[in-house]
Amino acid sequence: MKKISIIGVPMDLGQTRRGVDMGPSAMRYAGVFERLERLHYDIEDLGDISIGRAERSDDEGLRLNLRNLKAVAEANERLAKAVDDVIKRGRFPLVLGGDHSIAIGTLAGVAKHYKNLGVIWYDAHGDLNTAETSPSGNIHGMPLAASLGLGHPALTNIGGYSPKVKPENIVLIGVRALDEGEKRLIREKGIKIYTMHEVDRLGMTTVMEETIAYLKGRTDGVHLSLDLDGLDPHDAPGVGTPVIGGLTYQESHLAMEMLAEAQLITSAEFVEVNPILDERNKTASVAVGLMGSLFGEKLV
Ligand code: B3U
Ligand code: MN
Ligand code: MN
Repeated sequence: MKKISIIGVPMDLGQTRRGVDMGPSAMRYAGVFERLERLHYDIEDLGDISIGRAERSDDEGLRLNLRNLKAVAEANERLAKAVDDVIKRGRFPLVLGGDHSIAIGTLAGVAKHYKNLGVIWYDAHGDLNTAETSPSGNIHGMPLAASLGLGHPALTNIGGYSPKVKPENIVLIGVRALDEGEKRLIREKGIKIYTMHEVDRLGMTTVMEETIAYLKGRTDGVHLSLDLDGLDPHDAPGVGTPVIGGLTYQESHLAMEMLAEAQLITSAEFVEVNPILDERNKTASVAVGLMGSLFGEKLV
């Protein structure tokens, strides 16, 4: 039986909209624990990782185009350690965000346990910026680059090693907003990507069949990093940077169900739920529903 450990990460320093730090609470309130318990998992909630303060004196971070660098890096070190401990205890880490900068710490805790970790990045964005290419200086737009070993050492060396993941072991799904530097990186590294164009053209069934076949052959574990803004804002309005034309609720459930069937995923995180921007906790409820599907919930 799968043993699941929930880790909350109330991080909002990787971007500038307040409220995403309440994401873990919102998903707990939406019943994540009960939902997975009903599926007969051995489940524990480890509570939240502590997040430091945004220091006005973090001029260094701002000067580097890396907002709140110090506090983001420190929290990610703590998260990496917590995730590492969970895996060492033979359990499945389920990380609840918080903005997407926390993927740096999650992956730092996960990747050391695998020779060839695969990553599914379910997101409207590529999160492949570095300080040099970022239009915003927001670290939540950088975690995938950092995990590839690109960017400031304070981010790439979380957990004391780098890189965490190889470009050929990554699959991006749902992307529809990329900065120029990110496009260049995707081309240069040959990163596998299903933008909304491919999803519309092929359908989610084919996208997931191809993704699963691709990763099954080349990886020994797969991390799912699911940004709720990958979904269309109609279905997930409570996110900081909504982008129209996204993945539907139905497509997203299908994707999770196919991952459950394939028994591919070995760790997961659900990020960018912002209850302040949400409509009656809809986005947190959608996130928890997707977790249900990912962990094998059936309609009948
Ligand atoms: N690519 C832009 C916008 C962005 C990235 N991730 C989110 N928004 N959620 C950036 O700031 O790097
Ligand atoms: Mn993201
Ligand atoms: Mn995003």
